[in-house]
Amino acid sequence: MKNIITNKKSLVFATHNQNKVDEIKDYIPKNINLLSLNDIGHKKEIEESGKSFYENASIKASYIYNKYNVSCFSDDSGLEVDYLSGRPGIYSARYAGKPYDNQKNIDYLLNEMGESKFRSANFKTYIVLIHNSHEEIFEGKVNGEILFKRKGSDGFGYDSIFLPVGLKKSFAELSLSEKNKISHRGIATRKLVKYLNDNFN
Ligand code: ITT
Repeated sequence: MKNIITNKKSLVFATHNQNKVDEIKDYIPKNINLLSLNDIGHKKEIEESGKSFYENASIKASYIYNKYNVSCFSDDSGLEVDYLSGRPGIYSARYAGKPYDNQKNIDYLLNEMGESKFRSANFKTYIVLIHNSHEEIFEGKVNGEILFKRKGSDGFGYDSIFLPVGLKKSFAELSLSEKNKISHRGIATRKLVKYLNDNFN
């Protein structure tokens, strides 16, 4: 692990997805030095061999905790579409195959949906934190529906085709803070932050 000099306690977010880091970094308590995998010099992808969001998040967090002996959390998240029996689910990042190609994933999913009017879906996040050999789990979920075509240009992943319940804007038409107020990751992150404020000192 790269030597990062600071008086603050370090906490690693075990992800290579910079969008995820950007979404939550402003919410992490200021007494914590939040580091990404890039910051600690860990380049290798951690294989997500679990059968659920929880298992994958736990695999990623445990791997980094054991390798670097540092407090750490990881997020596994994805989109579950009812018409597709919950797919892409844990395969959201590689739905149209590897390497990860966001636009191909969206095209693949829209093609599978066709003209179906049954378009309900949800995003889920599981965050697993490992701290002092102890595992904590934080969940978040947001319901919505899959649009017939892309709308908006912000965000990442499937944001441009996801219309959250109660709003007329897709996730890709919301600012980061608007998305965080209602999103799966925002909900899970607020639970994580509360835990860190109470226990991480
Ligand atoms: P790490 O495993 O390194 O954290 P990843 O991008 O591979 O990064 P996941 O395995 O959790 O992350 O896959 C989640 C995929 O689900 C992600 O690549 C997006 O395609 C999609 N996704 C998750 N959260 C999303 C969000 O808030 N908006 C849009 N798409 C999202």
